[in-house]
Amino acid sequence: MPTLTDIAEEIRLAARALGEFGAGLFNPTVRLGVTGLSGAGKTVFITALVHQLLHGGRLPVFEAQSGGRIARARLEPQPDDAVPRFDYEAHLRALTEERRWPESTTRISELRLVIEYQSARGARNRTLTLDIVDYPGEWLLDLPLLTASYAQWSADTLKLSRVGPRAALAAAWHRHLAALDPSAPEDEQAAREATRLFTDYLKACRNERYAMRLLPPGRFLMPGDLAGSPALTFAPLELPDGEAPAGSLWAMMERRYEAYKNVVVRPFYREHFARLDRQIVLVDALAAFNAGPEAVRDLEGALASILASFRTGSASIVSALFRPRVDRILFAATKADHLHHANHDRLERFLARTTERAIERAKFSGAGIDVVALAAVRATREATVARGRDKLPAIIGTPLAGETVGREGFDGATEVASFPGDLPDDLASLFERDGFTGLTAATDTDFRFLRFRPPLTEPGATGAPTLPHIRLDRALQFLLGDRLA
Ligand SMILES: Nc1nc2c(ncn2[C@@H]2O[C@H](COP(=O)(O)OP(=O)(O)OP(=O)(O)O)[C@@H](O)[C@H]2O)c(=O)[nH]1
Ligand SMILES: [Mg+2]
Repeated sequence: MPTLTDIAEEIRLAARALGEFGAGLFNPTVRLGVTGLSGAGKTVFITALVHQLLHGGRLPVFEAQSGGRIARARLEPQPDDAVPRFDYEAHLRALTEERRWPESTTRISELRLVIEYQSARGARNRTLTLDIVDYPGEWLLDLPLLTASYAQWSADTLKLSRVGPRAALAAAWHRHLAALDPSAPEDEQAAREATRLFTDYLKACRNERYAMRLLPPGRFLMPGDLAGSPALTFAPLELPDGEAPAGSLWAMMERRYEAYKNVVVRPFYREHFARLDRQIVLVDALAAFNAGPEAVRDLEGALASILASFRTGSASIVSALFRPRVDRILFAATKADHLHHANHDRLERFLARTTERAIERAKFSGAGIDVVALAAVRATREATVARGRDKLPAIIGTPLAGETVGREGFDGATEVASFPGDLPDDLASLFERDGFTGLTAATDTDFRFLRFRPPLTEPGATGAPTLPHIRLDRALQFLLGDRLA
């Protein structure tokens, strides 16, 4: 039964949708969502994209720019008063002046860019307003909760925690769980302890060793202002069939789970997600490879779950009015500059395959989907280095200060040639338990885990620093090409 508040909220959202539609007629706007799990490369991607558009960077595949049809791009104040502005200037300064990667960001942020261009046919001058929204991918994994009851979510989460390497990570939490009686009277301390152990388990899954990412509730890992509130103090329970007895621990957890959906998930969905037109999902596939097949399969699960939230046909998630209107989704494997270019196509094929499997799993249809392997900021160059009689393909970059290989430590100022090794030809082996144990190393002293500093930049035609990239132009062409035709 919708309450009066629900109805008022529906009217507000309908009015907003209508207003945005009207404004869009005179002033075409694209809202581009940029997401990806923590560390996937969102901040670097947005900074590089904006910089390339503002300063006419070299983007051969992006037709509007390479064809000289973009007259000018400029930043404007962004329209959502309650959303922090994406701090483009600070991130760019970090990258180009200090040659360090920007700080990790844990909140949503937004930036508006206005592009003046000429249409591909006539000489008519037009403008396209591009609103870029950066939000944590962890939050997106929460959307499936909207259609799951507490009992369902409990059962699914417990089931997942009992298989593979997750089982060991969940041991302490499982022990606590075994001692809990869901039908016992509600108990704040028991709820807090269960939440603490459950959150520890989620964090352990996320750590680099497993790099596992299929982990709702997202705010347990990125709580923001809500840390410690009841809406974030619940955990799955081992439940019998039937209803929660009044006043029980079970009822308490169920109530809080529903509160989480109401105060966290739904507002995000309505205020941000449902208003997006285009979406790029950044994926750190290399981190998953390094962690092994469990992580690779987890990645596939995460992509399926993300796709499910974009399923346009599903009226079950929210009422039709708030269906996402996203019509193009790009999955991008980031940091491709860690691999020699001979491997970029393989990386792309891997992502295409994972995405296909995810599409099947999520029974997805609706939006156009593409994949790309890219580096928003290319930190390495390529070279061929002689090793004895062999000539090996190498990448050259400046490792971050403190990075080490064996006993050798780096000072953050010295360039090295490294031999990143190859992705396997047989992509299926990446998913199999014993099929894949890391990139096939080219030498014993392979430096494939090194992280590099951003590149040394030179001023371009406008005097602004030029940022090298890999296939950023392909991403832009897919995301914006038709809107600038
Ligand atoms: N070599 C290389 N490294 C990159 C690139 N993009 C991102 N990285 C690395 O990945 C790290 C994370 O990138 P961010 O852009 O901060 O990732 P994010 O998704 O915004 O992460 P959070 O803000 O923590 O959610 C950076 O600190 C870099 O070390 C790239 O194009 N090339
Ligand atoms: Mg960020």
